[in-house]
Amino acid sequence: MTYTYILLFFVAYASLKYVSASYTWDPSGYVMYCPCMGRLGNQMEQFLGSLRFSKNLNRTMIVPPWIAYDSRADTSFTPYDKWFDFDELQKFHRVIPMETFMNEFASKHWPDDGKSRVIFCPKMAIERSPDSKSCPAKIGNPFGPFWDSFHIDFTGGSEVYSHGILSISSSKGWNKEYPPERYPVIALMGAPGAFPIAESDRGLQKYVKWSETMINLAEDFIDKHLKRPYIGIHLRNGIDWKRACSHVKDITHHFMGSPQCCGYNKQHQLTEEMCFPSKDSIVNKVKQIAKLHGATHIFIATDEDPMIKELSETGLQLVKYDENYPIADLAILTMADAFIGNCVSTFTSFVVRDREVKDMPNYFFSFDHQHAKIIHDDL
Ligand SMILES: Nc1nc2c(ncn2[C@@H]2O[C@H](COP(=O)(O)OP(=O)(O)OP(=O)(O)O)[C@@H](O)[C@H]2O)c(=O)[nH]1
Ligand SMILES: *[C@@H]1O[C@H](CO)[C@@H](O)[C@H](O)[C@H]1NC(C)=O
Repeated sequence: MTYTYILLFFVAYASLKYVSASYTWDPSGYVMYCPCMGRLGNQMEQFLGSLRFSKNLNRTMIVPPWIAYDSRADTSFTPYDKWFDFDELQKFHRVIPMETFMNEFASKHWPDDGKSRVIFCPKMAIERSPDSKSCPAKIGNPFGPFWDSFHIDFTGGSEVYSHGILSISSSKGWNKEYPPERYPVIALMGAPGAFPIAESDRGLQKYVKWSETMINLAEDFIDKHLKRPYIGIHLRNGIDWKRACSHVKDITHHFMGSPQCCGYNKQHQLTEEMCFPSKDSIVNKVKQIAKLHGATHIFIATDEDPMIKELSETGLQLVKYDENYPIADLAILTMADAFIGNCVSTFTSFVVRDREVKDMPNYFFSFDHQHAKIIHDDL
């Protein structure tokens, strides 16, 4: 009996020690940034590019929380590991949660001493600032609230960077110009990841795994309300989306998540219908894919209209998550036997990437890879 207790005590003590010892100061430096652009889908789209950037610079990535805006326009911050498994990221590159970095290292290695806390600012942003001289890193929401939530002021001033942020070749330039001994932390106003995500970074999605909590939440829901095989669908149809889609005809390059359908070389033409599919085409696609997969249950995720009336005509069981909880929708969509999403939405593209790396089937409304209009037949 006593032995067991002593043993338990030792195990607990050893693992405690291990946890605190797992973060030692990295002399190669750090990359810190605010995921200040867009909502969840956008932030996730840029996350993997930021991870790649940090690895190219051989600096530990300080992983920021996710930023959410609720209907009352309140801003909230969710640590990465509440939704995802932090340790999985370590398999690709050195990472540390922003909360841990600030608690354990900031006061000693990145103090508020009037010179250490430098904000790295793109030239364009400086030009937009009120005095055209200083970096507007904390002006507006989420910029101010984000850095304030970590009590960070850039008292070391700002550094305008001139060279490209995203190419591998530029990474050497960064550390040469900003050696980690003098600039242990490269703190950036926005995410150093491409938008939309670069094709070569899509595979990094495999390091983004759901946390235990999210797996349990999603699996409980699936057990209770769905029956496999089930189809997950994402209906992006709020008024903001309708407005965004009306610009499709003016877009010459990629439009948000559009490469997932149109290809990175724009093999397929983007249409307004792909961005905002008609109700008829949605109902038909759901029927077609449900039949193909022998599904009787449909899981519906949406920002606005679940189309219950229209979809009940399919005779399939329609299931929705009972509250507006985007991350739960995402988790349940990634676990579906088949998924139908929106070509342009980055909320969809998170699900698509997650399933791509697991080789699970993805489909899109108003788009068919086989029958899509090919822009360059000769390619
Ligand atoms: N609960 C829930 N919310 C959704 C769904 N689709 C969109 N939303 C909300 O709308 C936001 C859409 O913004 P993003 O996540 O950045 O993705 P996006 O579809 O590319 O849209 P934009 O940011 O407007 O370009 C999400 O973050 C959610 O807050 C959904 O299926 N379920
Ligand atoms: C990268 O950083 C790690 C951790 O600081 C260090 O051990 C390693 O030598 C660095 N690699 C290169 C190529 O500089």
